Amino acid sequence: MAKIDPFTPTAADKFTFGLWTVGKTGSDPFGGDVREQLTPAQIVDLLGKAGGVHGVNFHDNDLIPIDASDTEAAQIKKDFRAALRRNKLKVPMATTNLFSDPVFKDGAFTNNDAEIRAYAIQKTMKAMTLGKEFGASTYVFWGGREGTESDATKDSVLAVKRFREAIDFLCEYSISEKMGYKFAFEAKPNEPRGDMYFSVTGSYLALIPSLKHPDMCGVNPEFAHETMAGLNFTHHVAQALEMGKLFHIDLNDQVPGRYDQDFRFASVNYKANFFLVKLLTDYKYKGMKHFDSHAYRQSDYGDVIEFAKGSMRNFKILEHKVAQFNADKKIQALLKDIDRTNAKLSKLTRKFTKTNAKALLAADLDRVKLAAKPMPYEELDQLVGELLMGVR
Ligand code: DIG
Ligand code: MN
Ligand code: MN
Repeated sequence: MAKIDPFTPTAADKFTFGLWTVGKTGSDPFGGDVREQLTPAQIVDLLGKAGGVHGVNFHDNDLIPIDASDTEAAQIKKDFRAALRRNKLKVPMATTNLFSDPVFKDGAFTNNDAEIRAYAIQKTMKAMTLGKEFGASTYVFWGGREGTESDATKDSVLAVKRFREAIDFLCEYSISEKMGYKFAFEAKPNEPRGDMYFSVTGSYLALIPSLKHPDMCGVNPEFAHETMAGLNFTHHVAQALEMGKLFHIDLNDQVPGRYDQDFRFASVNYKANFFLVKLLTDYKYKGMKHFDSHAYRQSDYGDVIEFAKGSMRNFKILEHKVAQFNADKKIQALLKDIDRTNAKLSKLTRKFTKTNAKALLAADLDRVKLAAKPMPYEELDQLVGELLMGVR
């Protein structure tokens, strides 16, 4: 009996890829295509070959070129639908390309030109309908061009107001058309703009309560985006989770402080990716796990399939490491030791009352004694390292 590989993905893992990820032709700012342009149907077949993929996502123009005729669009959709069927793939998420066409060279929803802002909203409405045609339930907004190179060119307060106005309108549109979308906002600090508005996930978490329909709005954090700014991505995801706003997540990898590399998941920062998978596992994240990443420029499509397989496999390997961590007696003993509870004091600080305040002020808390408590963090982190390096 062949040994079952425990890291083989299945549709139940909810791994998804964008058409633009495995379909990327390997171009970069310093070189053109190195792989032929596949059709959406061919990209879906390629994902079928990788095996275990749950779904595929698209920007409107990944599927339907911006200048396609109605006849061409109909044929593309027909072929795409057939490919989805034969590969048993779903379309959980859709989004709008508001960053490639020259019209968006200075932004979309935050553009200085009211006509371009209106066109961006109109284009998004049509893209939302297209996504609905294929069953998408999450709608992502990545403000690729919302930002500046010179702050002389835009009023940054007005930018926030204009973004909010567009989202409030589009929430109403989704409601009025009974689309049932959940909106997920994706932050990025820079690239392609010198500085992008809403630069980190927390920026959107701060905006959401000010929207007309905060209930249908959440975030779509991307590992590379906080990481490229030298921040701890897992902390941003934790805050989104804690607020019930982690509606979607973009997984990839990235060398901190570099341009957005969109590397294969867990191909660089094993430890950072481990703690992300631990957070998602421990807090039972049930959403899609979307790999917004692409293969190296040197890869052919055979290697692109390996990229897709490796992305999913790495996630499942890290899930296995999380299970090992949670079952490791020594690690768990140390975690128990450093988690210092005091029921009496916690009762006081959990809810303010005059009595509690009086009791807290009177409490005998000796800072010297408190500071002397041991914190075996080197021992704990070494154990995690040894677990990840496969010697524990
Ligand atoms: C970049 O990380 C952005 C675009 O790829 C897309 O709009 C969004 C959805 O994953 N991420
Ligand atoms: Mn990215
Ligand atoms: Mn992304």
